[in-house]
Amino acid sequence: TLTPTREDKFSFGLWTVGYNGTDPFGGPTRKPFEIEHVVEKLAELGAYGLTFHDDDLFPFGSSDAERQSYIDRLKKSLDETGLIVPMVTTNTFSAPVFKDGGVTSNDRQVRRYTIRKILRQLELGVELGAKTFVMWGGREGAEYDSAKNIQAALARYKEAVDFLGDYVLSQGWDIKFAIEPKPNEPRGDILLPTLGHAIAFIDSLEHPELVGLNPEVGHETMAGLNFTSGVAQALYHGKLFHIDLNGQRSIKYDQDLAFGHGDLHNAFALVDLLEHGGVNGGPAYTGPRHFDYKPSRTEDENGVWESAKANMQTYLLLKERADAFRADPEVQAALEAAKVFELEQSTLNPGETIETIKADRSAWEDFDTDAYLGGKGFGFVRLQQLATEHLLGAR
Ligand code: 3MF
Ligand code: MG
Ligand code: MG
Ligand code: MG
Repeated sequence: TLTPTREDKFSFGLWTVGYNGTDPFGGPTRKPFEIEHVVEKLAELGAYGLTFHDDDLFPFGSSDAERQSYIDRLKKSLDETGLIVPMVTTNTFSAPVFKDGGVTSNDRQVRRYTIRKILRQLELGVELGAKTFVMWGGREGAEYDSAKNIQAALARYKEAVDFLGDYVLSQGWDIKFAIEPKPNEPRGDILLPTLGHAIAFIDSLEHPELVGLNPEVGHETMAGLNFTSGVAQALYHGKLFHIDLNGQRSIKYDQDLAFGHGDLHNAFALVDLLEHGGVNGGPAYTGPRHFDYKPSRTEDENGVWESAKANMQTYLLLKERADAFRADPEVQAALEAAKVFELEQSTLNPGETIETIKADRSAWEDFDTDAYLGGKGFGFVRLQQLATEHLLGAR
């Protein structure tokens, strides 16, 4: 069960295994791969999907004929291997034209061009059967407060997403949008920096049902937030449309380490959540397990495929560990003792009124708050140690 299969729904961005090692301080350390090679390798390793930005497949500025020849090559490889394209996304951040953003650039002409670029990739995604269209607005932001009217920028963001949503509805396409928050990098501050900001933004849209989230482990971690907790809230709102799995060690530059190579405890809790849903009955996640990582620039080609395997293997290991955790009677008893299940009971009685709660002496007059000094611990540390023992394979 530690060998990935298509049923595990593992997918990789073309830009992940295709990363050539370029960083702000140095050029490539690896030579580029042909698209056929990437598709073959991913299929061979047990992935089911490939995702891509337009510019990952055909270089920015390609003629229509060049673009089509790359698309034809991809389609042929997909046919030969059975790999699918569950998600596509647009690069609205690399080319100089996007230096102040795409859909929120101060330059209106850039904004109109960006919409055209997104439309081309949206149409291609639909043609390839993608069900999710990710929008990561990496350049939508600013370095200086006086340089960007944030409220106008959000209005332009909304204008673009509403326009795209109208198009999808008018065509009857089966594709949804997933916004990917990130707090900073490459911009000093990026719009929609966290899951919470994005959820509030989605509420302001014309077609909120068409738009959800693509949370990334590293991005929430860069904001100092608990990724698993954010994903749980996304699930709670019915907005976990897609996910970017990777590893990040604390608040620093975007590391894009392999999944689990950051906060392993949080990764364990994440897999437990995705696979089992809320502890007792919350929804689980059924979409692609998508890896958005970068094989470190220290690696050669063999290291690239080893790192691709590492992502999937770690996910499957954590799934096995999380299953064992849930099945352990001691864990169940500890959850019970910690009153984890009691949180699922509504606080108010059926038909409760202000009068009935005021009349309930056990809620105030007879309630022994003193008993909480010294007594009535929850045993959360014991529970976490049980999780740790399962994580380490000691149980
Ligand atoms: C950057 C990212 C992006 C997005 C991608 C949308 C280049 O930190 O995470 O990867 O994931 O643009 O899928
Ligand atoms: Mg990222
Ligand atoms: Mg990242
Ligand atoms: Mg990402």
